[in-house]
Formats: sequence, C-alpha cells, structure tokens
Amino acid sequence: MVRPKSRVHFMVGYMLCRADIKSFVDIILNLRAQNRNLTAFRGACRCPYLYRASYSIRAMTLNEVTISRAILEEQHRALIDHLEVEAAVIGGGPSGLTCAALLGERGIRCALIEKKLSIGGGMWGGGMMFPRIVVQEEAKRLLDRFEVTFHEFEKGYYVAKSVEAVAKLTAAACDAGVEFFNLVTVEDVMVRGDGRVGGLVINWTPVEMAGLHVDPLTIACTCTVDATGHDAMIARMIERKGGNLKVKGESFMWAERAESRILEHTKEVYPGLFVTGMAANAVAGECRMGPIFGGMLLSGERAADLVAKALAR
Ligand code: 48F
Repeated sequence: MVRPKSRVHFMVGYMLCRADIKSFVDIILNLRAQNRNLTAFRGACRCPYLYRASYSIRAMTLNEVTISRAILEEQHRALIDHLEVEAAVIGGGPSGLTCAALLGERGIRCALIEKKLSIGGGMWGGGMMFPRIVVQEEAKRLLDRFEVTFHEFEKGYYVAKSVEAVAKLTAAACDAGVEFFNLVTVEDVMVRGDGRVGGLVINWTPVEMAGLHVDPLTIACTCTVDATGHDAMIARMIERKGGNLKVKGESFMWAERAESRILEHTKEVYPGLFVTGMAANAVAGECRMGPIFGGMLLSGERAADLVAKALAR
C-alpha cells in the first residue's frame, strides 16, 4: 500500500475512515471532479475496504466482445460499401495519397489499397533513413495545400519532415472520405469483353506472404490508378497477361530529368488504368529521382485530374 504523502493526506484518510459510506462516496466523487490524485488518498486511508471501494468507483465497464463486434461490423460494412467504386488507387505512397486525397475532395468515391501495414510508401524514410524530404519550387503549393510545414534550405529547395508529410497527406485523404484498405494486396486485375481494367483481384497480404492457397475476392472500379512505385506492379500484371502494355522499367538516377518529365508520363496507359508517381516513370523507362518528392505530389495531382476527367467530374 502506498504510504501517505503528507500529514494532510493522512488526516483526510483518517476522517474518511470515520465517515458514513454516503459521505465517503460524495467525497470521492468530489475529489474526482476536482481531478485530485486518488492514489495519495487511498494510501492515506489505509483501510483495505475503502481502498477497494475507491478503486471500483474508478473502474470502467468494458466488454471485449462489443469491441470485437464494433471492429468487425464497421470494417465489414466498409468493404461491402467499396466493392464497387469510381476510383481505386493502389499504393499509399506520396503519389497515391495525393491522388486519393484530391479525388476524395472532388466527391469521387475512392478506395486506397495498400499491401503493407503502414501507409506512406517510400516517404517515411526520407533520404537514406534521414527523415527529411526535399520539394522544389513547382510543388511548394502542394505542401501549402496539405499544410505540411517546410522551410527554404536554398533558393528553390524546400525541406519538410517526412513523417509530417505522410501524416498530413493521409489525414487529408481521410478527411476527404477516402476509405483505406491496408494489409491488402492487389494480385491481379479484371479485364472483360470491353478490354478495360474494370476491377481488382485482392487478397490479404499475409495470405500472399505465407504462400497459402486461398482464393481472392474482387472489387469493381471504373478507374484504376497504379501508384505502386518503382515496380509498377499493376502495369506489369497487364503486360504479363498479354495486354498491350510495355513496362520499360526505370532508368538511372537523374533527378532533374526524372522530375521534369514525370507529368508527361502520368497518364492512362491502358484503358481504365492510370499511372502515377514512380510507376509512371517505370512504365516510360524514365529516370529515378531519389528523395526529392515534388514530382510525386504533382504526379498524384495530375492523375487525380485525369481520373476526374474520365469520370466526367
Ligand atoms: O514506393 P511508393 O512510395 O511510390 P510513389 O508514390 O513514391 C515513390 C517515392 O516513395 C520514392 C521516390 C521519390 O522520389 O522515388 O521512392 O511512386 O509507394 C508505393 C506503395 O505501393 C504499395 C507499396 O507497399 C507502397 O506502399 N504496393 C506495391 N504493390 C502493391 C501495393 C500491390 N500489389 N497492392 C497494394 N499495394
């Protein structure tokens, strides 16, 4: 038992031991209301019964099964509600997050599917695990738009914290009504008679990791955005299955060239499939750029414009 911290505490405990139970409860509620430290009080009263009584008043009523039901019912509903969406963004890196947030802001029904546990892709790590990103003049307005704090390092070079950038982009997408499905891998696409990418074949990432033979589920989407980064996974699936799409693969590091050209590579590369971010440069055989992220944000914005146009929104 905790020792009385002061004479005053001891006296309060002594008085309470003599009080009737009603005034005892009143005093406790009063102390709680005043946000006093009940631990000191319990130590002071040195009475096991009163100690237990004061403790039980603090206890909450929680039901584990209700917690489980809340999670299952809510996420089950979210998944069913998003079995048919206008736009599906695959990959929660900077380009995918920007694209999804801006689609959501336009009122477009959008799901973001991310195979990893965490959203953010390659942005968390900044440059070689130094969690800072650099953004050039042309994309500074997007840092402002998403309220990411930054400062000018040298003329035209703005530095921001990568963790803040991920958090603010993610929050913007959440605020815009985008539904996130993390730990879900897109393992194939659906292409039917019209020759368009009309849906995604999804499965739990742990199923893929464990190599389990578990059949997937499918969601339908009018527009698909490949934001899967350097590997351009969705575009490669189409190429692998014989679709008329060539993924050239990314070229050498050349930041200026890669950042200058990414917008022209951000486009619909196959009916219903748009590419953004490093996936856009990988499909085009374009250079990579390292930890400068303006091109990712601008490319995400361009992809959102193109998808909105395709949806006539
Ligand atoms: O790699 P990533 O951050 O792509 P990005 O938006 O940004 C690239 C930069 O991070 C950086 C750079 C900047 O200059 O060069 O590398 O183009 O995010 C891609 C996300 O897609 C997820 C993957 O886990 C990552 O978070 N992803 C990849 N394949 C799949 C997937 C898949 N099949 N299903 C779901 N998510």
